[in-house]
Formats: sequence, structure tokens, C-alpha cells
Amino acid sequence: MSKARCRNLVFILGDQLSPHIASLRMCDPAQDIVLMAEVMDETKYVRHHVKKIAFLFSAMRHFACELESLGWRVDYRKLDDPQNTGSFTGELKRAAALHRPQRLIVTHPGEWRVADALLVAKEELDIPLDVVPDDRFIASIDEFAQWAKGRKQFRMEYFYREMRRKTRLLMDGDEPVGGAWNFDKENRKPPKADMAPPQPLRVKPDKITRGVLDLVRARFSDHFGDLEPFWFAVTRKDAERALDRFIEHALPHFGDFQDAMVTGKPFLYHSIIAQYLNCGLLDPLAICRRVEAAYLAGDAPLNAVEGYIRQIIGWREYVRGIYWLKMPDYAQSNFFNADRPLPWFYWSGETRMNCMSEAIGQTKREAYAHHIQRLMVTGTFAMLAGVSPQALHEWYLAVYADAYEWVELPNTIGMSQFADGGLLASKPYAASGAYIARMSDYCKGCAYNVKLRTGEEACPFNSLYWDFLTRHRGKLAKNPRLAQIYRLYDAFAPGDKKAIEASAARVLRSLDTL
Ligand code: FAD
Ligand code: DLZ
Ligand code: SF4
Repeated sequence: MSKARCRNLVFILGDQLSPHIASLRMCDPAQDIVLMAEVMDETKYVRHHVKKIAFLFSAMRHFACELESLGWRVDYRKLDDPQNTGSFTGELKRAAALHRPQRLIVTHPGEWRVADALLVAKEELDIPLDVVPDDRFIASIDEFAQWAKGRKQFRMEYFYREMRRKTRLLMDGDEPVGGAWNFDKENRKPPKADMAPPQPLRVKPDKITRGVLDLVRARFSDHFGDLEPFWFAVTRKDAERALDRFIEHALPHFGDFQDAMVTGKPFLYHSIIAQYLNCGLLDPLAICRRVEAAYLAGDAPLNAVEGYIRQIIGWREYVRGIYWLKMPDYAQSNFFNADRPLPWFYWSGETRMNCMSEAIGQTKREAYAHHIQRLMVTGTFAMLAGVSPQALHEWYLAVYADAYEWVELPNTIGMSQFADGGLLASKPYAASGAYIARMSDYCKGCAYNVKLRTGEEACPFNSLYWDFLTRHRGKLAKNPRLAQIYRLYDAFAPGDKKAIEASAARVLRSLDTL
């Protein structure tokens, strides 16, 4: 690397793997140097799934090659470089001493923790540091704050309509295509016995990935998850191929079976692209335009296409807005004052509850579970059992290949645990085993009986559900969406109520051995 003073040092984080990222757009390959660093701190702030670490390191190394092929000079620090300091700040200081840049430039980090650390580093480094907005999103942080101003409660649906108008996706003049903004009611079909969903694209590890797999095997053997088989795409080209495959084979059914869960079929008709999208290998608007084109060509129905686009320009943008609006206090939200530790089976997958064992087992194998598994199985159980939202948040952040705090935290704290008291969601996603029985085939293979509310054989979700509602009656009874359910409970015979309380107490006493 040259000893001459460089103009700008552009620091690219592991989730900024796009040649069009804002920091690169304002720089010049002929005069500026790119810094990328694999650092131990980032692998340990939560103990990430081994597949997630391998995916990101390999994607980072491939991206460095991509940048070099575009003419950039890249100073890439591997995790096992003997001089690697193990932290972003340490690597920034080393690189600043080596290249003596006039300015440091970084695109706004996705996580509050890293943005805060950069502010500290700025004080310590004797060079100007520019943090430029990350414009890979449809709504900027300020734009969301404007939308949120003066609203007591936020509702995704209204924000989503703004994003539809802004992007012109699925618009017919000023009206939504098909005459409705949202076709969610058509997207809740239970699974069918003869479903044969396609497999997501599987990429054979190349030499770079094999090197990373060796590194991760040697250094992170005490982390959660199975490293192999490893089949994630790690380049932009392969991530595009994974998207193509989804659009061709799975998108047409995405809408109908979005909420379904099936034993041994972890991916169903989902796209399995969040890990590519969140690290910058895919672009959200480009994905949505491709999906819209499939509808316009008659290759996918409107309920699937609208449902899919809503997840990306609606939910994904909405949770990011809430994250930046409410951090850092948001991370400590705990509306129900829940403080139980996370049951051990979240890490081992060993439980007789088939739904939990399926969702956690595939999480361990694939670093993936789809939305309803996260929300209505592992999420609902934790909320009903009174698990600390912060303990659960660490788990979700660690175990999924697509997990970054800006997207994971509001989904966990707000959507799945109602720990923000209803800022993000209008009611808690509390449900008994009946929901899982309706939307999956899990209960057929379970040691517990979903039809029983009380007793040793009863599905633990059932007594916990009613117990949760009674425990938090003071906080929830005024919610109009729960009024009917409280009326139902009030009509139970006193003996039934006592039996529910006793069953729930037994379940809570034996959480680790369910
Ligand atoms: P698909 O079902 O095919 O959906 C398409 C895309 O829509 C996803 O790739 C994703 O980019 C976006 N999307 C869908 N739902 C959401 C949502 N609720 N919030 C934001 N984007 C959404 N998503 C993450 O990307 N990272 C996380 O760390 C994460 N943590 C979650 C934690 C909990 C408790 C819950 C309930 C949800 C979480 N989600 C997270 C949202 C969602 O579960 C995943 O985006 C989705 O399962 C990824 O799989 P997929 O690519 O097959 O998505
Ligand atoms: C998740 C992660 C991991 C495991 N390792 C690194 C790394 O070594 N270097 C890096 O630049 N980024 C890593 N990341 C992603 C960062 O945690 C991510 O960029 C920030 O969380 C976003 O602010
Ligand atoms: Fe899950 Fe209850 Fe069904 Fe078992 S019976 S799979 S614990 S919902």
C-alpha cells in the first residue's frame, strides 16, 4: 500500500457491500482508499450464529475483490491478521496512521451502537470524519421522523401508503392497483398437504468461502449453529440469481402461504433474501421493481406481489424509522416488566413442544426461520412466559443470518413482545396453541395435546395464553381489540380459571424441561 498521503479513507462496514453506497459515490478510486475490517468485537457483541459470521466475512471478502475490479484500492484487514486490533476504532486508528488521509468518510452505520462508537472515535482521531446518510432506504431517517411527528401511535399501514405513493409501485394514477392498498386477508391460508415448495438457490462454496469456513470453524466453534452445509450466495451476482429463482418459482404462491408452517419445510414460498438485502448485496427498490414486473407480465398474482412489496417498502422501512426515532431508550422497553431468563431450549432446540423444536432446529441448521415462526412461535411463547425482552432480543440478533439491530430490535421489542406498550403494534401477538394448530402441521407430531387447556399433557401455549391475559389485565383490558377475549375469559367457570392458573404455574416452574 502506498506511503503517499491519500485524500479520503472510506470505511466500509460489513453491511454496506454496495459499490453505489453513498460514501463511495462521493469518492474517487484514483485518489482515495477503501478500508474494510473483520474484527472480533463485531463477532462477539452478541455471539452470532457461525453461518452468519461465515456469510458476512465471505461476502465482505468478495466485495473487496469487486471493488478492486472497479479500480478501487482496498485495505482489507482479515480477522487473523496478526496486527488486527479486534475493534473498528483500533483498525481506523491503524489505517489513519498508515494512509494519513485528509478525511475519513463513512456511510451512516445501521446500528446505534456503531454510530455511537464512531462519535467516540472521531474525538480520538485527529482527522475530520464525515458520516454521510445511508440512502439505500426509501424513506430517510428525517423523513420518517416528519411522518411520525405529532402521532401518538404509529401504524404501518398509513406509512406504507405514503411509500407506495412515493415509489409509484403498484399505483394506477393516485389509486392503488386492484382498488385496495392491502390484500392481507387473502394471505393467511393454512398449509396444504400436497405443497411442494421450491428450494432456494444453493451456491457451492468457492475458494474464498472455503477459507472463511476454515477460519470460522477454528475460531467460533463455541458459537450457536451448524456451519455446514453452507450454501448462501456471497456475491451480488449470485444474490441476484437467488432473487430470480424466488420470483420465478415461489413468488406466485408467496401471498397465499405467507403465514403457513410445515414440518421439515423451512423455506416454503419465502424469498430467503433478507441476509443479502441487509448487507447491501441487493437493493430494496430494485427488488420491488422486479417483483412488480412479474405482476405486470402476468407471472404472479396481485395478492402475492402486493404482500411482498409491503414487507419491503412497508414493514422494513417502518421498523427502521422507529429504530432511529426511539433509540437508545427503545432497547430497554419492558411494558410487562418481564424478567424470566431465556429458556435453555432456545439454544439447544431440545423440547417436546414440536413447534418450538421445529422453529429452533431449523434456526440452528439454516440461520433462518420465516416471519411467522419468529413472531408466532418463538416470539409468542417468550411473551406468554414472561421472558425478558432484552434476553430475547439478544437471541434474535445472534441467531439469524439477516439480523441487524435496526431491523431486529423493533420487530422483537415492538412487534413480537409488545414491550413498547403499543407504539408499533395495536395489540400483543398473544395466541393459544389453536393458532399454531390452524397454520401448521406441527401439533400432529407433538407430545402435547393442543386441544387441552389444562393438565400435564395440555399444550403449554394454552394455559400460558389465558394466564398472560389475566396477569396483565390492568394493562390490556382497555384495548378494544381484546375486549371480546376478556369477555370470553370472564364467562369461564371459577374452577376452570383455577385450573388454568395452576397449569400455567406448573409450566412456568418447568420452563427448561418442557
Ligand atoms: P420474506 O418472507 O420472503 O419477506 C421478504 C422481505 O421482506 C424480507 O427479506 C425482509 O427484507 C422484508 N420483511 C418481511 N417482514 C419484515 C419485517 N417484519 N420487518 C422488516 N422487514 C421485513 N428481518 C430482518 O431482516 N432481520 C432481522 O433481524 C429480523 N428479526 C426479526 C425478529 C422478529 C422477532 C420478527 C418477528 C421478525 C424479524 N424480521 C427480521 C422480519 C422477518 O421475519 C424477516 O425479514 C424474514 O423472515 C426474512 O426472511 P425472507 O427473506 O425469506 O423474507
Ligand atoms: C455482523 C458483523 C460481524 C459478525 N462482523 C463484522 C466485521 O467483522 N466487520 C464489519 O465491518 N462488520 C461486521 N458485522 C456487521 C456490523 O456489525 C455492522 O456493520 C454493524 O452492525 C452496522 O452498524
Ligand atoms: Fe406447539 Fe402446542 Fe401444537 Fe405442541 S401442541 S406443536 S406445543 S402449539
